[in-house]
Amino acid sequence: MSDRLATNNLEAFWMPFTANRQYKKAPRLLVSAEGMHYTAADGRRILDGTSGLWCVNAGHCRPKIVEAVRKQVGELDFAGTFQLGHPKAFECAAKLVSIAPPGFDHVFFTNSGSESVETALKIALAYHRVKGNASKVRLIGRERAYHGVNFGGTSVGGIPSNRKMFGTLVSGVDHIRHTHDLARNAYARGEPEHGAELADDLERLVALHDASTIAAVIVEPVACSTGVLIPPKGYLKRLAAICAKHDILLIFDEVITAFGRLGTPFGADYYDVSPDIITTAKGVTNGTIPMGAVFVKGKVYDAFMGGPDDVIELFHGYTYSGHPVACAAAIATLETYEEEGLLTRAAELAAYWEEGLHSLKGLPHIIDLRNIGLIGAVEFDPIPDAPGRRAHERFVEAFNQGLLVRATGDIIALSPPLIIDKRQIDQLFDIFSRVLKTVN
Ligand code: PXG
Repeated sequence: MSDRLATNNLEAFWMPFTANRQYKKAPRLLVSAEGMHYTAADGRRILDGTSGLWCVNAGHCRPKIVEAVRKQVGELDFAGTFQLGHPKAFECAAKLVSIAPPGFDHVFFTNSGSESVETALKIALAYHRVKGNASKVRLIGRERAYHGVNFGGTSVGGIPSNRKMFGTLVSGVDHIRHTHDLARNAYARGEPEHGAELADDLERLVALHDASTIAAVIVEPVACSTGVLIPPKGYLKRLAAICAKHDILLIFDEVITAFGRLGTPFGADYYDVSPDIITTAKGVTNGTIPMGAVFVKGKVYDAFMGGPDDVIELFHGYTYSGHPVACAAAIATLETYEEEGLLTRAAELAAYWEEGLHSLKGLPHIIDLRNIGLIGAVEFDPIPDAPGRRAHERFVEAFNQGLLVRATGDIIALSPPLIIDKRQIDQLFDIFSRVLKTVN
């Protein structure tokens, strides 16, 4: 398709999470990708500072994954998994549990992070019911959280603009406070020092609602979409202890933190906290084919397995749960991660990455820099009455200068593919500091 044709036909696509009219006046089009780079429609190479949307952890168009998808789609394009199966789904699940944190020995397949979250919330509710605790029905999220866009995830989510247009959402949901505290933690390197006590906010909700009514708490180990809020030292352990005390299931939403982003296979490994359920998506197939995977502990799975064997244990699932092509992509992705040591590579690069990020300190309008694993965030002081504009302008200018970053509110998030090398880290921060000096 010629550039002219492409740019003249933008109207039909109602783009997600996009200012459609603004975008369509000045579109940014990506036409191909390889390794660390995209190629834009005008032929420029763009360094991918965001792993697509936090998903392309092994870099773009990796031959092994591409080949596995090609082969699978020609061999078994589709087979359902309701009262039926195909070998790749079982192989994929077994491979996934082999890299999961201890105790996570079962996987439920979905097609996205949003579906993984819905699945986890429904499993949590059903779990308490099958255990005979049918009064445990409340779901607790956290302010500023992002858990996708379906009704359950929107309800436990805590980003006001994602919620306010959509009515009263799911009932029986409450939220603990977020952990962002620039007054005490600005320019923290790695985990911030202050704020473990914010986990005790869960005790406030237990006192209000009573533990006998609470099914689960869901948190992102690092809240990335909202602008990279890194948990204070000790916070997640304290939250897990409160959950255990009150028989509340702890769900880690690891749609971003799973598959090596922090330098360990999962965020649960990094923080040495053992939740009950882990939601994933994105990196499970390196972004190649849509897929999500919900990991559950034996204790959760086994609770469903007590009735007669000919009764369906969980009335839940998607047409494409365990889709053969997605499974083939996931297996090839996991092999690529293993062969190249990518699930722990961020740990080797984290110190270098941290130095690069914090070298931006002092550039115009920056009020915070924070990092963990191969994640970085730059927070700007907002333009009065124009929230988000400061970061958006820098995102556009970065794209023009050959770097893809992600803007959310007045924060720019950085999360390159885990194959990035030191020279490319230098290049990324060189371009970005130039951008920050160019835009006023
Ligand atoms: N949970 C978490 C923690 C996420 O980060 C979802 C659920 C939903 O996943 P799906 O696959 O349904 O989109 C996400 C998605 C950003 C950005 O700019 C982040 C996400 C999606 C798009 C953009 O930070 N996270």
